[in-house]
Amino acid sequence: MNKYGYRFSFGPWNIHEGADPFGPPVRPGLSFDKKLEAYQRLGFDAVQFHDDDAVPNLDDKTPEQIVQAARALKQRLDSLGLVAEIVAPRLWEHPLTVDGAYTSNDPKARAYARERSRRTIDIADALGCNLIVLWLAREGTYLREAKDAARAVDRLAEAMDDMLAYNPNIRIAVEPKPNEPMDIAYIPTAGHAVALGYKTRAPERCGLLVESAHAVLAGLDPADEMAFGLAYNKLWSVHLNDQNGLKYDQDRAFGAVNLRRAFDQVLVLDDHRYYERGVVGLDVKAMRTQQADVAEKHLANSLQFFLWLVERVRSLDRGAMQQCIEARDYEELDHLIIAHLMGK
Ligand code: 3MF
Ligand code: MG
Repeated sequence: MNKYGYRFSFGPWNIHEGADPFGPPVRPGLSFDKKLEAYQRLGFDAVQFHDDDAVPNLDDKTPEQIVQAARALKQRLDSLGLVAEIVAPRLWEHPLTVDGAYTSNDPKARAYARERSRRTIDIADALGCNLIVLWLAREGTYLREAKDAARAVDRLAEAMDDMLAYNPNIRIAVEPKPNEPMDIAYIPTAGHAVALGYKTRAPERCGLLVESAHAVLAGLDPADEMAFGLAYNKLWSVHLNDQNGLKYDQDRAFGAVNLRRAFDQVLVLDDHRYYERGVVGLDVKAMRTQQADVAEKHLANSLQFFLWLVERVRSLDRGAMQQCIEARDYEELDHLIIAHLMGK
């Protein structure tokens, strides 16, 4: 925790080799142990996990072996002063889930996804974490006629019901994304994610994770997506990053592309005391051009940009802002915000 009251997290995948769909890795891989060392050094408090980040090769292990491995990891986290913020089932890499997991047309794939999700919950439990994140990577279609989209929503709710019943302590935060890897994803926005929770047996245990880049890819403003979640008391995590327009998912450092848009996210989070509700997760990647020995700067920079923006938010002249709003002089408000961001 820093002086502004925020806690920060990132996932091991945020220190990566720089491969893209058109080229091989450009940096050597780092072991999970090496990555864990980076958390404290960079000023982070918590780790975001995929289930198999926590317990590698879990499909080859028994449920007991999985829990044992997760318990051992918990001890290492404790000794480093770290906690697990979230655990997410990685349901997009197995040969069975080529055409979806919970919404696959193949009952074997759906059964695998549900079983794997139970193992994810066991891991979270052993790590002392009750927040499960669902990034619904392949729950959608390449071809609209390939699946029944209404049935797919039922199947997602049924899968969540299964998880909620399996462990009465867990909460589920859905991380919406409109496309990539699928052409059309079923739960593309915060509104869809929140609504999905109300279709389950325990809506009070279903919430939302908003990622800045995913909102931009949906043509929406990340601050407003976060605000929607806050209004429903459903914003349980965020993945801050940045994104240059409607392209592939870039995961640029937070605030590096559009500073005003980043400021607006910090404004809504800080004004609604998000620091009392959740951890500030980053989901950022180093540029492919970055050399291995300086490939953590995207994390350090994002954290620093966030805290700089918290300072800008808290030092904003709210009285002057209110006068502009009351006078409906939004040109003046525009000037006030830009001047403040520029330190004028
Ligand atoms: C993809 C993502 C994912 C999720 C992660 C945890 C690889 O666009 O954002 O990161 O955040 O799977 O849910
Ligand atoms: Mg994310």
